[in-house]
Amino acid sequence: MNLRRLVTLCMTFVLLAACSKTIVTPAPTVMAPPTPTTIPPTPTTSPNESPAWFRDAILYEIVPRSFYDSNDDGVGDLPGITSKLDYIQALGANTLWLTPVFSATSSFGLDVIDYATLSPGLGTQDDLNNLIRQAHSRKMRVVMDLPVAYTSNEFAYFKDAYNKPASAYSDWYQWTNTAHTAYKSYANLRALPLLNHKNGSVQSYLIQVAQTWLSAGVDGFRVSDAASVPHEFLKLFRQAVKQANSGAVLLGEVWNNDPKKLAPYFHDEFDALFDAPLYYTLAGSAERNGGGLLNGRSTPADLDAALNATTLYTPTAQLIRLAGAHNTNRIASLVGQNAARERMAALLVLTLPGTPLIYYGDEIGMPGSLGSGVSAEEYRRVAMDWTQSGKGAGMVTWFKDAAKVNKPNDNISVEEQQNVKDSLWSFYKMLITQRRDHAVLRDGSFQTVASPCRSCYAYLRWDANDFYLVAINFSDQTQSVTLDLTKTPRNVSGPGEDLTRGGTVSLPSNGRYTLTMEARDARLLHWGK
Ligand SMILES: [Ca+2]
Ligand SMILES: [Ca+2]
Repeated sequence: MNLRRLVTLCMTFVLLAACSKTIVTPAPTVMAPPTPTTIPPTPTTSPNESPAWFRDAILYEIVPRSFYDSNDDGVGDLPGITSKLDYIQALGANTLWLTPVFSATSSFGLDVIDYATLSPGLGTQDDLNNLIRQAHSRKMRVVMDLPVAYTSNEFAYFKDAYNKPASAYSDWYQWTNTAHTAYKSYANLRALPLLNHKNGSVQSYLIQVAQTWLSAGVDGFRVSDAASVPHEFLKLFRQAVKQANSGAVLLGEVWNNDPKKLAPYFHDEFDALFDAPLYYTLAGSAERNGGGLLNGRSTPADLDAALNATTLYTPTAQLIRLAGAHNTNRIASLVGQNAARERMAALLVLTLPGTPLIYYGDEIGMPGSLGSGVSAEEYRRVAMDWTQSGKGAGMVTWFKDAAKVNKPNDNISVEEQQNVKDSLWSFYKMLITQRRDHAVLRDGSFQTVASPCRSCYAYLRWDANDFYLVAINFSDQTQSVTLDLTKTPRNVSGPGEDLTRGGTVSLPSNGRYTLTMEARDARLLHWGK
């Protein structure tokens, strides 16, 4: 071997040795170039305050695999969502929340394998860019799920670090034995190892993921299971996200019934939190789902307590009001498909102060509750029911028990309800239109109204232009309700619109208004200037 060859070989060896110490990542794939948005970012007025656009947001949560199938392979996809933006716009929602779209192990996708690629079947990066572009051109926003608490145990860095303390990624996870084969995980699920957020590399990686998707035009993120992420990291994460785009929102999922547990997350962490205490009041506890106010099984005083919890939060705290989502039984199932009780839920969610959340399909009363076995959760995420026949264009078929849920000719489909007078869809549409056209329902004052009826709840929304009275009878009996309006800050009398029944109602000048409410009645009355 001549000297030159020996030197070359040695150098190769040295280089290899050096390389093995640098990051030879089983690297996440390269992102497509970012697509500029058509909406300029909205500056925040204070570091804690949510962007102005979010105060007008009506969230529409979509499970992409279950919404609309554009290429007839049985799986809902991103082009499918783009093709149904007209539908969402017709309903009136203006902010899409997409549940996880990244490559993942499970069908729902919180267990991310690669934060840079989309789950096969959902579409390409171009498809996502197009969805964002099309949404923005309609002045709609797109919020994505971004799980930062954990990765999949199939995530490349986890696989590299498992059973290998010398791995460059050892410090990315929270090992509980020296061999690095036991670790802390979310809800003790081996598939969801918790990240070590104290590690600077983990911090900068997650921030980089967020920045990359923001530069692709996404308007913000929902962070699932935020209670499993240290506050220090959430504050850092917020700073980085707001620096990249001050108009981006961060929505936090802290699924806890206790407002005191939620309060800290409003401090420089999230723009808004899902109002779990309100959800539990309406729906009942997770163990006894159905035992809540929507079924007349708790009292309006509980609703007062849930709403008054806001006093524990920062003054700028935004709450996302919901009566159901991807991880709960659907509203229709919760109330035994009682149409009047479904309307109560819609009325509350869309007229209480805060940001309303509509889970896809709830606007047509789709049922869905926890099943059994490995696909238990998927019964809550079945195919959007587009057609009267339950078949045809766009219908998603990947869920094998779909036929049990998407029944034909049951009056639960977009085709049977959209633009049909008196349908649940039209009720949602009416509420959303009121909210869109009258700022008072977005950020007007709120005040409950005293009434002797123990199963009723009534409140006012008012500003200089409008005055709304919401009254709900949660019981199965007719109630005659006398509402004391003498203490309202605005003197309202005379005829107003009865938006739920049609026609007009008239308020007496003495401020005591008697309303006859049928069983399960949910009323919205409006007085203009
Ligand atoms: Ca498809
Ligand atoms: Ca149907």
